Amino acid sequence: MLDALIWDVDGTLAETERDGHRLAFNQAFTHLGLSWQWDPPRYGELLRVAGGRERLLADMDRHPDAPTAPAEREALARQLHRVKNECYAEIVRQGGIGPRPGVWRLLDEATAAGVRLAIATTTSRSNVDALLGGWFGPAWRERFDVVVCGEDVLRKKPDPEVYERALSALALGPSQALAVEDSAPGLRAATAAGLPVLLTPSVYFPDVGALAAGNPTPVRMTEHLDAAPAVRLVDLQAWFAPLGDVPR
Ligand code: XBP
Ligand code: MG
Repeated sequence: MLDALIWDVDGTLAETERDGHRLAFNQAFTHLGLSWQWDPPRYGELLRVAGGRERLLADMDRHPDAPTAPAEREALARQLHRVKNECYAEIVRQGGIGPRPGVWRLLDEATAAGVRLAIATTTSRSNVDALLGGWFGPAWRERFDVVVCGEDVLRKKPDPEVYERALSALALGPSQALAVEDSAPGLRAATAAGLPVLLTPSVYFPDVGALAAGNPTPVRMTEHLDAAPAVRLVDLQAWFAPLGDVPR
């Protein structure tokens, strides 16, 4: 039986990388007097690195004006990341990022049917709070039984830790829940935790479907949740039912 839907945030609930994070990183560079800017192709490459602070560090070799001492690099990455998350929250506050098609319907259908909701993301908690607080108000947290964020894990996606922690907090095994993901690192993380995946590629991961073939756990792919045939909870439950019997 499908007991829970475990949702990724960035790229899955909303196109936050395109409409929020990239813009906010660029605003942070400007705020700190740096001429660095990430255009969409470069940001797409950098999304291979999970975690905004880690992404900033990974890019520093390309910038001659970046500090060379590791401690100074780390300090700059932390400062940029803090400012970036403030800029992201402001973009969200201005109503800049709505849900991807069909997301609200599936959340509502799950709640109405008693299927528990959880979040497993490697973004910062403040970003989840800004996005979902903007959509649902301050009580958004009551809609989700479990929320695991970047600060809660030692290893970010594609490591399975975030999904393993979500399952453990839900007191469920991987045969009782479904992950909803958009990206290659996310698919790998959910799969490594033994979870079947509902995959909705986001703008930065248009080819992630190629990884679905040969995936060790079942993957159901859809362009987005409203694409014909729209993904409804009853269909997901019917798809999931025989999978639950397979030990993983
Ligand atoms: C999300 C991330 C995050 C966001 C930015 O990946 O990797 O780093 O890009 O957020 P996923 P932070 O959707 O697979 O969880 O700057 O807070 O890290
Ligand atoms: Mg994602």
